Amino acid sequence: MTVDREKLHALLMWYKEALGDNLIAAIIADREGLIMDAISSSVDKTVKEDLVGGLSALVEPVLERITKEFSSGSFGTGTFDTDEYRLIFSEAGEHAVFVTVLDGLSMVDPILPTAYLTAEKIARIFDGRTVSPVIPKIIIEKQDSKIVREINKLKKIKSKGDEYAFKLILGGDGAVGKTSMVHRFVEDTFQSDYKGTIGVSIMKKQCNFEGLGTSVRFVIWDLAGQTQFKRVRKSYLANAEVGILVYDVTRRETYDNITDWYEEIKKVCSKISLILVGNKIDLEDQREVNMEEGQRLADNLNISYIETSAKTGENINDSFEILALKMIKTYFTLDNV
Ligand code: G3D
Ligand code: MG
Repeated sequence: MTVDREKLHALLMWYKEALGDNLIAAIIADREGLIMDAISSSVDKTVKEDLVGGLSALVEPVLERITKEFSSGSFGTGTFDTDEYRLIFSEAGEHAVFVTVLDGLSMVDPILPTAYLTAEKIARIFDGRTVSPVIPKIIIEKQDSKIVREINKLKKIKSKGDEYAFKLILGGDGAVGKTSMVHRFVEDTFQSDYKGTIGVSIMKKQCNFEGLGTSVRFVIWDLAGQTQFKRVRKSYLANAEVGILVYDVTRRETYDNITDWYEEIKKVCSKISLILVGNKIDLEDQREVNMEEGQRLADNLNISYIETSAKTGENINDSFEILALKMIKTYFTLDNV
């Protein structure tokens, strides 16, 4: 089996970037506990090597337990606390386990969606599928559960996401690519000509997270081309739980209008979970808004940011998956597995 090691490493670098100070180290190991790649927060090379060496000694016995106890089925994700650290073990497909090492004082829950997304990507790299190494910051607005710290207990995390379908809406100026994004995600095809009837088209799509053993269902509401947002706003936005704010990176005015869209939507749905998307990155030579500006706006609004192309499909699935992971709110643990 040949694995794209460069991509694995790029992914780890993005993971470190996304987690910031919380992260002590991240390790990709195979099922035998052999370390395939690792990064640590330390910049000092010797400290780094010692840390990773020490951590592998720590990780090995837990991995052994996981492998032994879950040889028949899938493990999913689990946590393990030591005196010094908090560890998250995430199954990353058949061949690998992704280990996140956090400081002992860190909270595990806000990290989980990012760890899941990364584990899914590692699984895809091992399978030789195309995957973008970009790991956006996943911002969790509210926390329903808390995984308490208990030394030396291996806990399996079960997540609930599939009992319910979430209403998803889109905001952003005309022609930024909202409909194209939805069609890409729902059918994985790109069409340049959509002629919807007046009103809203409703599409359903399920996001499956194999490593998590769960899925999230979306009911996506998309305004047809001629529909005036102002006229249908109330019924369109009513009870929406997740939303995507889209602008076109080649047209600055669509970026400038995002704050208005944000406020308009928040007025009706104060609890909605949003993500900001800069679309049409395939048109790099026509770009008017750079990535830093997109990230800055998202930071100001306290939401996640990702750049996409509905034309090539780049990061389209990721943007919906980030929203899905944010919706998996109720984690509960089973002790002593
Ligand atoms: P909207 O739903 O936000 O109004 P649409 O936007 O999805 O209808 O897209 C508007 C136009 O932008 C369409 O072109 C569509 O093909 C194009 N488009 C959407 N996403 C992308 C992208 O990522 N890259 C490029 N290059 N074009 C994109 P037409 O010509 O059909 O109006
Ligand atoms: Mg549209």
